[in-house]
Amino acid sequence: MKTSPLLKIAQIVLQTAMVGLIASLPGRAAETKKPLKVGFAQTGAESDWRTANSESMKSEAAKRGVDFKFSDGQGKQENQIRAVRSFIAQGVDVILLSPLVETGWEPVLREAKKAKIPVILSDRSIQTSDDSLYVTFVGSDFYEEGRMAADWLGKFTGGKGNIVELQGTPGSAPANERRKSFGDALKKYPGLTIIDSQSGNFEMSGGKQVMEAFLKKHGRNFSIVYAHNDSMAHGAVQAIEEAGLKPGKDITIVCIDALRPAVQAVVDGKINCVVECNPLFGPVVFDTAAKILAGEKVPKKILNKDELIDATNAAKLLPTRKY
Ligand code: GYE
Repeated sequence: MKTSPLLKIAQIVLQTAMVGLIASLPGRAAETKKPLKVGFAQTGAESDWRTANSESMKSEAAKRGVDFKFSDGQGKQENQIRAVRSFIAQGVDVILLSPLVETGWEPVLREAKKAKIPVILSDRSIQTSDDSLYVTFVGSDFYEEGRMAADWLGKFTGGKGNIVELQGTPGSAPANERRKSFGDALKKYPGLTIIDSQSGNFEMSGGKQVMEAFLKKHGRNFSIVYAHNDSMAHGAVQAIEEAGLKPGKDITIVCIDALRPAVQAVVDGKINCVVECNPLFGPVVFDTAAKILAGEKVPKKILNKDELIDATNAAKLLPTRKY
């Protein structure tokens, strides 16, 4: 018996609907879909901030069932480059890179581009004339953080005093930008002068060592410390106390990051001001990765909002502090 054309059409419509229904059944898609493969080339574990940031990325990846390849660069750019190359070889879907320094990334990023793997710069930016080498940057506005620190000092000190600066990792985006913006903003306060500036590599031990050297070299000829991160400020606090001085009183301390221990130090009066740099942006990074893979357009820069904490708001903020 011949099927009528109308019946045939009805059959096709029904079959298509059945296929659609089965594909949309809960669990079915998850069964057949491979987990997302993401590689993350982290700088290392130099500071409290870094530990909190790695934790945020790892826990978000686990929450989403991502096949997550985490590489600790141990503070060496060559390790990070090697990690990115291995992510390319493993055919990951997305590469997350937290570049230790700003330069020297073009060759390996060109390899990622050739392999059609999108790259998200997480936390630190790079200098390149070819913006197509990465899709977007997710992190904080380091330039703004340095400006906030300088303006706070301008007000707090009445625009007067000698400053020593503890710089972050040489050549890194946060060290470069926090130094530049702080210097730029200080032009408004001619009575505030940076008398010395050295790198403590964003590490607590580095901050302590440099501070000891500053105290030896300059004696009481300065009254302000500007540290590019919390960890170095904690090291400076130790050095100042060991020298028999009172951090936060004899010497004003301002730093950037604002993790719990630093906010606590503000409450205790040992650090005077911390500018926030939120490390917990794993959810934003993975949301962004998902959008990119879905073909959505994302902004070239996705910035976290950072605030300033000093004696006026530290105690109120501390109990709710997530990092
Ligand atoms: O401020 C510092 C860390 O890149 C924003 O790196 C980050 C910085 C952060 O080691 O503590």
